[in-house]
Parts: sequence; structure tokens; C-alpha cells
Amino acid sequence: MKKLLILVLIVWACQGPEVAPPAPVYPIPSERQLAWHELEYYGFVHFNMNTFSDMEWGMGDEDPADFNPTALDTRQWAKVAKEAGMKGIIITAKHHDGFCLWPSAFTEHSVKNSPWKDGKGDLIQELREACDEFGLKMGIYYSPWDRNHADYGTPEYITYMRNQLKELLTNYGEIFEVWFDGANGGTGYYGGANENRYVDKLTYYDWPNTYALVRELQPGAVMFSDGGPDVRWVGNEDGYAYETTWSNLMRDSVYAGMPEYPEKYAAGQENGTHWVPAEADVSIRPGWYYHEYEDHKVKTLPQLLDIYYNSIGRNAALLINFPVDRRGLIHEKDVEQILKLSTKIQEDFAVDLAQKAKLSASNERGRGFEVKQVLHKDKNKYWAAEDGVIHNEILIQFPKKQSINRFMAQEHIALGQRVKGFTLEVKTADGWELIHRGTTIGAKRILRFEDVATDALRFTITDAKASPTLSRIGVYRAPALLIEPILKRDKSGAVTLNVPGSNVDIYYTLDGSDPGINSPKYQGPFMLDQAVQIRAVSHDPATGQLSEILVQDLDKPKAKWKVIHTDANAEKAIDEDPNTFWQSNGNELTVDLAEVMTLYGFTYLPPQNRFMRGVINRYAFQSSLDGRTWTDRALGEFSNIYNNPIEQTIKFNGVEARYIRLKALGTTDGQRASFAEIGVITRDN
Ligand code: FUL
Repeated sequence: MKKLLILVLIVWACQGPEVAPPAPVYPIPSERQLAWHELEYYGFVHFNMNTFSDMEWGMGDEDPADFNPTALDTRQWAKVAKEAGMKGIIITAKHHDGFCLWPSAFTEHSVKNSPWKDGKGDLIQELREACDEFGLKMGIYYSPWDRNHADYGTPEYITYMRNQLKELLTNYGEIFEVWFDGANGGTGYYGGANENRYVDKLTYYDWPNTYALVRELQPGAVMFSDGGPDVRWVGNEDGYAYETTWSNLMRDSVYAGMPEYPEKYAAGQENGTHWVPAEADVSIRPGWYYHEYEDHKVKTLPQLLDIYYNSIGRNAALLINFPVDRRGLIHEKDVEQILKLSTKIQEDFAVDLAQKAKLSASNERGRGFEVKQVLHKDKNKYWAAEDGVIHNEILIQFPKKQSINRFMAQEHIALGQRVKGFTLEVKTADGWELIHRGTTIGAKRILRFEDVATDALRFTITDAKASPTLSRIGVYRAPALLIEPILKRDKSGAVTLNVPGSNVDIYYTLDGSDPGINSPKYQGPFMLDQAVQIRAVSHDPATGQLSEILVQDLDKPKAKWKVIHTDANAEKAIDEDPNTFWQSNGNELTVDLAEVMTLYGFTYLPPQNRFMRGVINRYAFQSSLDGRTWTDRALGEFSNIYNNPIEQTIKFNGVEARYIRLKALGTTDGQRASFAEIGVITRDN
């Protein structure tokens, strides 16, 4: 017995005494936020009236009779999400047009007046059952803006909104996230009033009491909006977080839909007062809702991978949207792409090379906080430095030379986000070579870099708010991915295809068939002076690997087009370069097409820079044969164009024209209209 006691004492003495964990660096996440951080990746479904009206933002005057999916199957959604590695699904219970996917007792504008299941259906209940069956969590998207409701803009509407939230948050089991959209466009049907209704987004919804209601009904749910309170919008709809992304936010200065949010708050704030981590939302297609004309625009694997690494790999959660189609199913093409992403992610992170490496740290806090803790799966085990020791080096030595191209680090965020600066270096024959110099880490940071063969890595924390902590480090070698060709066409019609930084072959077709190695081989820039669909593929002769297929619709070249403006910069609107734009002086753009052609529509690309000005949201498109007499061809709204600044395509019946004019009837910020590119559609399909 005595011997045993002595042995225990010796072991204890060798390990050193227990040390206290570091003090938290505030703000820190709540329990519900910590649970949410674990999810990382979940799905969005946009499906309701817009699916049937082919719109992004319905006006609110749609007929419930139009909601009629032919093969609706929420189990298919859940199965796809599960197989894709997602942890839950958030459903658009009510979008801006006010149509409800559940038979709400407070409105007639719902599934109960639709032909779907003879008005007896309840889509939220069906999704609940499917999520339960597949072990997924369920979240609710609820649009505060309601273009259908007659009371919108008055205090009565707030009662309506809360009554509906009560239905959604009491009748459908546990909800993991409540998603409040900040979008609010003004115009709408509003029970037949057909007018502009603006509300003060800060005060109208009485957020403090609305939040309190959600907390009371679903204490475990996080609430999302621009300003949180629990999870914040990442400030764009591209699915990208930032090189510097803090989970901290000056929450009390922020509210849903505030105008300067993307510029000032989206990346979080080092000195933010509250923990409000970022969620990156993005659709797998250009639009949030299903449009048949986007069937060939489903994001490619390289695009989805970029999204993954730039969201989850940059301290944000990832929310990928499926625009469920009119059958009520996730489209086959979307399924194919999302599964490619999960397969590739599994491959990229299949083997953690750090597990077999020898780790050492320049400083360790003491027993329980040694550097070896970063190899543990248990998130509650972590390495920590002694108080006041900010600069820390972690050395990772492999048993032999390894080829690597991914590095992953996670802070122990339960004690707050601390790291402000870090470097990653590899050992070479000439000494340490810098791979990456970065800023924040947070819940997860993943670095992607070119293959490098080395036997050691040095990860240095150069700056932090307090002595740093790390719960995980991983090192990987992801298999190479062949990306599809990138296409450029200049104003003259010359087409260039290339795959940056590689020596692969490119094959293409112009007849709508899928290209392969027996198709025409790309030999260099060539002229395409007709409206045509081009498909192109990259082929690596060394491995035989084929990339995904690029599909792009090209219209007639703009070689002879001329803008009818004295400002030479107006040319930028027809230069085929999406990155240049013209901010007009008179809110319109007039173009001479140089010949009479039959037009079936037009396209408008808003400026593509991060903080765009003068984005057109209401337009009139006119055409003329002589440049003097003009006729309106289309009049309408570019819905959601500010948050999702994709090319807008508007079609109409064929008309002969030599001149075109796009007039801005409104811009999102009231500034003079800007045009990155205008185009016409001369093919009738
Ligand atoms: C935006 C909305 O206006 C879009 O229609 C979509 O729902 C997206 C997720 O949020 O603010």
C-alpha cells in the first residue's frame, strides 16, 4: 500500500501540479451557440410560391391555387442533406410574398387554399418528420417583410407576425435556428393596396420583444439576422467569409437590414461586445428559387470547394441552399453537385498527418494544457500558453518527408476568440519558408496551399488578445482537382479558354453535346460571331482525368455596338469585362446595335465590386428602330439584386430593334444607375 502511494506521488511529481485554465477573454459563446458551432454545415431550402411564379421576390398578389407541387417529397430533401454531410435543414416557411407553407390560422394565404393535398397539407410538418427520420435538425426561415398582408407597416402586423412565430415554434418540435431576413424592398400588394410601404427596420419589428418570444418558445434555438442576436449574416450571398473574421460584434449597433452592414459589421469586430459568429449563406444556383433556365448554372465542384474553404475554413458556418423545383424535389443536377462536394471534402481530410507527427510548443501552460491536446478529438481538451505569453511557436515534425497542402487550426472558442496574427512556415533545405501569414482563426481556420514536400512545419502565433489556446491542429494532403476551363470572350467575339497554372488540354463543342477527347481541341483564341452555347472540358493527359463541363451561353458579339453617350466611360457597359462599370449621369444607357436584329430579351449585370453603388432595382427596357421613337418592351423589378448581384435575364416576345435603352426607375441606394454590362438575347429558347 505504502509503495503504491509513493508511486502515485512520483507520477504526480513528474507530471507537475494541476494548473488552472486560462481566464476567458470576453465575449464568449453561450451554450446554445457552442452547440450551433458544432454543426458547421447545414442546408437551406427555398421553396414556396416563387417556385411556381418563377420569381425571386413575389409581389404578394399570387393565387394560392398556383402552389401545386406534383411529387413533393421532403424525405428526398432530408436524404440528400444527410448524404451531403449537412446537419440540418432551414426551410422558407414564409418568404417576402407572404405565402405560408403551413396552414396558419391567421391568414388565408397558405397551403390550405392550394390544390396541394386538397388543401390538407402541412409542409413544415412533413419536413419535421423527414428530418427526424434522417437525424437532422430543422430550422425556420421567416421573412418579417410581407408583401401580401394588408396590415404590413402597422402595429397590427407585428401581432400577426408573433402569432405566426408562436405557431411555428410550438407546433413543430425542436427548432435549431430561426432565420430573420433583413430584406425589405418597399413595394408590394399589401392586401390590394399596391403601394410602397417603408418601415423603420430598427424599431418597427420591436425586436427585443420578438427575440424574447423566440427564446421563451425555443430556448435552444439560435436566432439569425444581420445583427444576430446569436448568429450574424456574413454580408454577402456568395458563401464567403473574410481573411479576418471575428465572432465578436458590437451587437447593439446592428439591426436586420441596416444599410451599412456589409461594409462595417459583416467581418465581425475585434472589440465586439457580444459573441455573434458568422453564417455564410449561398445558393447552389445563381438564384435562391428554382428557375428552369438555371439548370445548367448549378455551381461546379471547384466553385463549391472554394465556398467550403472560404466559409468553414474562415471561421463561419456554411448554409447551402437548394432551390427545390416545381415537382417538389431537389433537382438531380443539384444532388449530383452537392454529393461531389461531400465526397471531395472527405477525400481532402481523409488522413490527418499531424497525428503521426511529433509536436512541441515554445510554451505550455502546464499539466492538462500540453501541446499534445491539439491532436485530441475531444473539443474540451486544448493547448494553452501561460498567462501573458502571446508569441508562441508550435513545431510539427513528421517521421519522414511528407507532401502536404492543407493546414487546419481551431481555437478553444469556449474561452473566447484570441488570435490576431499567425504564420505558417515549412522547413526547406534553405531554412523556414513562409506559406501563409494570417490574422484570425476562431472556430476553424483552414489554409489551402500548393503541394509542398517537407519534414517539418512551424505554426507561430504572432499576436493575440491574450495568451492563446488551440483545441485542434490538422495537416493534410488533398488530392489534386482538375478545374474546368475558364472562358473569356472579348468585344470582337474572340473566345479564350484556359485553366490557370496547368498544362492540360481543353476540348469543346458548339452543338450542345458534352465534350470529350474526341471533340475539337482548343488550339488558341478563336472567333465566335453567332449566338451559341459552348461547352468545354479540361483533360489531363498524364492521368486521363476529365474536369467538370463548363456550359456557357454566348450571344452575338458586341463588336460594332456603340453607346450613345458623350462620356467615354459608358463604353465600359458593353466591353464584355464584368469588372468594369459605368455610373451613368442620367440613369439610363442607350446603345446602337449597328444593325437591326430580333431581340427576345436583355441582360443586365450590376457592378461586381464589393460595395456597389447605383444598382438598378426597378427598370424599363425600351427598343427603337430609328433611335427616335421608343417603345417599352419590359418593365419590372430586379429582386434581391443588391445582396445577390448576378446577371439579370429578362425575356419578352421577339421584336425587331436597332437601338436599346435600359432606364433605371430606381436604384438600391438612390444613387445614379451603374452598369457593368448590358446584353441582348437573340436566340428564342
Ligand atoms: C435574402 C432574400 O431577399 C432572398 O430572397 C433569399 O431569401 C436570401 C436567403 O435572403 O435576403
